[in-house]
Amino acid sequence: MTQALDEIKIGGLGASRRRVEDNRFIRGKGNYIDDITLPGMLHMEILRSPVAHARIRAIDTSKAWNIPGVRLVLTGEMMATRNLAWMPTLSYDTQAVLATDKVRFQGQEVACVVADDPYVAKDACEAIVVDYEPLPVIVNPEQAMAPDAPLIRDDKENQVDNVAFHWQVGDKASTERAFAEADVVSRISMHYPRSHPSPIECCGSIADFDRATGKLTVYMTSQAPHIVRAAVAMVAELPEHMIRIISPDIGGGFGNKVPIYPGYVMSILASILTERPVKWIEDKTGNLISTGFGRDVYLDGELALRRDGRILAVRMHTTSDHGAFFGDAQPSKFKIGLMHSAFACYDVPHAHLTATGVYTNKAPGGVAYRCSFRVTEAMYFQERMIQAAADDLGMDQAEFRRVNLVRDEDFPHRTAFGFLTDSGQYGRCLDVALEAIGYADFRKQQEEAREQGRLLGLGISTMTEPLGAGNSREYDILGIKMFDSAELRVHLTGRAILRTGARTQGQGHETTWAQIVAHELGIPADDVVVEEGDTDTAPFGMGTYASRSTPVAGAAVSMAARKVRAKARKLAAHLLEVSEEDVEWELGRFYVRSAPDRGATIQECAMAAYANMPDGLEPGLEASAYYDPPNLTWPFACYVVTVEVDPETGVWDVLNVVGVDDCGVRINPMVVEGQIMGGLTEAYAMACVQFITFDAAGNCIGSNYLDYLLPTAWETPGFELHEVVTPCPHHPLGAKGVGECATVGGPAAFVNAVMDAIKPYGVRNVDMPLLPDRVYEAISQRHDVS
Ligand code: MCN
Ligand code: CUM
Repeated sequence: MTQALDEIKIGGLGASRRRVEDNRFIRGKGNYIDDITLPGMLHMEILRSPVAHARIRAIDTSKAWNIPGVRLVLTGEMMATRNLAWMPTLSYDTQAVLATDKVRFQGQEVACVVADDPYVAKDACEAIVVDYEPLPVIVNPEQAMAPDAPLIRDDKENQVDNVAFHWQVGDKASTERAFAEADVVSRISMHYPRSHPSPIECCGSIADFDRATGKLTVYMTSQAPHIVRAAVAMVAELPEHMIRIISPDIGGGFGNKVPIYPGYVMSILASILTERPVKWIEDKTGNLISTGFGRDVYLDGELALRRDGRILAVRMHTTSDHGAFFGDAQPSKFKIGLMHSAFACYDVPHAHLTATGVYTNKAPGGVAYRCSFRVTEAMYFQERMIQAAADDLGMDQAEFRRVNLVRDEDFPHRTAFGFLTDSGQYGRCLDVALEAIGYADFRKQQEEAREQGRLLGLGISTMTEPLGAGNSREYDILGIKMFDSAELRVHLTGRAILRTGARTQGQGHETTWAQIVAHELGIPADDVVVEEGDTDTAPFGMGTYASRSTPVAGAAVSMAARKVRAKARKLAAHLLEVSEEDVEWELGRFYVRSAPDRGATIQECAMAAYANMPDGLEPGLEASAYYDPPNLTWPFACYVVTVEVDPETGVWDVLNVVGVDDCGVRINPMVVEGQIMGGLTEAYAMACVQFITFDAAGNCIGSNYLDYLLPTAWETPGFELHEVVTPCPHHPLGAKGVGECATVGGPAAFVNAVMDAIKPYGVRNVDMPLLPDRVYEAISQRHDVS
């Protein structure tokens, strides 16, 4: 008999293979934008507005032009003559590339200088004199919607107020009826504060326009190079084959590198004008004050409840602060992203969501920072509402969830907002988590501690989230449908190169995609090199965000490998001199059904594809696949946190954190655990310190790492992780996305734990981050703190 390959040994599905990319990263051998130097390259620096709202009376660039080494100074006026002063955003709004009429947020791009070296360019920026006429500043939705508010977007025809959109989803009438019949209505209002993804590497680009060939090559920090190419093709009216976007190694994205930033556009124009490569590298402050941020959403939430604990209906109204331009990178149809995925894991019959988006004098963005298109806010709101509702009913937190969670036998399940969830073992995940944290024991300890004046708390967060847009019927960006792609080329020695339309920024695709090929073909993962991010070589895809890579591009990898296998079968039949029907497959090898010892390995088939193909069979062994998923994938997670709050200071310490994730079949369990630990760290960061605020004049407080706080390894607690596996019914490998789950579901667990600890004080809500002074104020004054 034959000896089947050991899939784990070849680094296939389920192997905790070490990340191959780390080989170069930990040696400092990554190739990031700033590592790239092109012959004759110039350097660009951006002059940003120091004020949040002002009319530009005049810009004097004469001194800057006179500094030796300066090659070009660009202002909005000069961009306007080329029709490039404004660009479209991914949410069908417009955004200034360089300000012409007004500046609308602190840090907005006002001018740029291109010079022989970056220091000269920086000095020259400082020599530019801008005459600003200050205007009243708006820093929150309340001010934005006040009747006498100054109009921020006076550049837009027909814009009479500061509202960017109104949107709604769900069934208003049936929801109202359910509320009328409720025994109890639970209400809570809160704010999910603005935060910043703060990747280690800031944004940057090198544009290289070659006048001789007419080809534009742009190296840039992009999570979605093909979308950028499409946008550049539309704006610059260049055909795609004359545009090459290369996204080299990315030092963390977290959604920060999805939007198209003015800096990219200016470097392109500067290269066209100077006929030299032009590099722009954003500095930390530039990144912190101007780049795509996350969140900044207010909620008024209501749950209609029956006395026995059943949820009858949910009503949500969100008000989101989008800054000066509505630049959310999200599917076109959904104005407030997938906020309506809230309550998808609960069996809620009726739901209605209304959303208002406003303009303020703050940087644009909204869907950065591991958010799955605002699912982060949706799940935070959901789990805070669930905790408040259980308290209002006097019910145990775990029991209230158990009563309302969708049961295993109810799948497929249509949510009240219209999504179709298809699989999961929600109750089981909850059980595993409660067991791991020692739920019953902790509740006893909590009681005893309270009697001694100590405040212990336990917070639960249970959630399913929609990951993996498309399908193409419902999801598009700028009209381009959301599917993804893979192309696999097996060389004659049996080694292979795989390319996809996704773009890893730290998630480990180079490691995990090779494992999918190993699983499908039995080619050892070490023999498969993975390449992403170059639009001239990669097949067209929509990039990496919203944890869509495994659900969509990963599925395409499977499908491409299966096509290769189908062709290899023909080659095997030829080599074994039998008909194709008589050939069987086992990992890495075809064999003759009636004589299993007679076989041909995948490597032998590969050689035959180039050296010994049968008559009439096309040479070569490669395939590509475009994958349009039938549904989103719906991973589930249960996070449980215990804390102790010091009533004298408001300081809280984390005692334990348990995470149970069900992301279906895990391609690489170690990579998955890494994603979850990173996500829980970010959740902890959001809950305890991380937020961006603005003063009344619109100054960004948080423009450096002394003011914008991130927990280090020292402050971050340990995490105990468990898994449940419910395969995705429609993904070729049964995998679901996971990249954002813990960032999405984690914050509510931390906040619920602190709120549970201080429940005896009658406080209903403290907004994140739960800084000690906020917690202290809440317990000493016995009121909510926002
Ligand atoms: N994986 C797996 N088995 C599964 C699911 C995923 O082995 N069942 C692996 C995948 O093969 C991949 C990783 O886990 O290597 C994440 O996969 P997936 O859930 O498909 O998410 P994406 O690859 O699409 O990553 C995007 C997601 C997003 S949107 C943000 S934001 C984020 C995140 O990933 N940014 C990150 N994680 C990050 N991690 C790092 N280090 N850096 C970032 O910028
Ligand atoms: Cu919304 S951050 Mo990720 O989806 O790139």
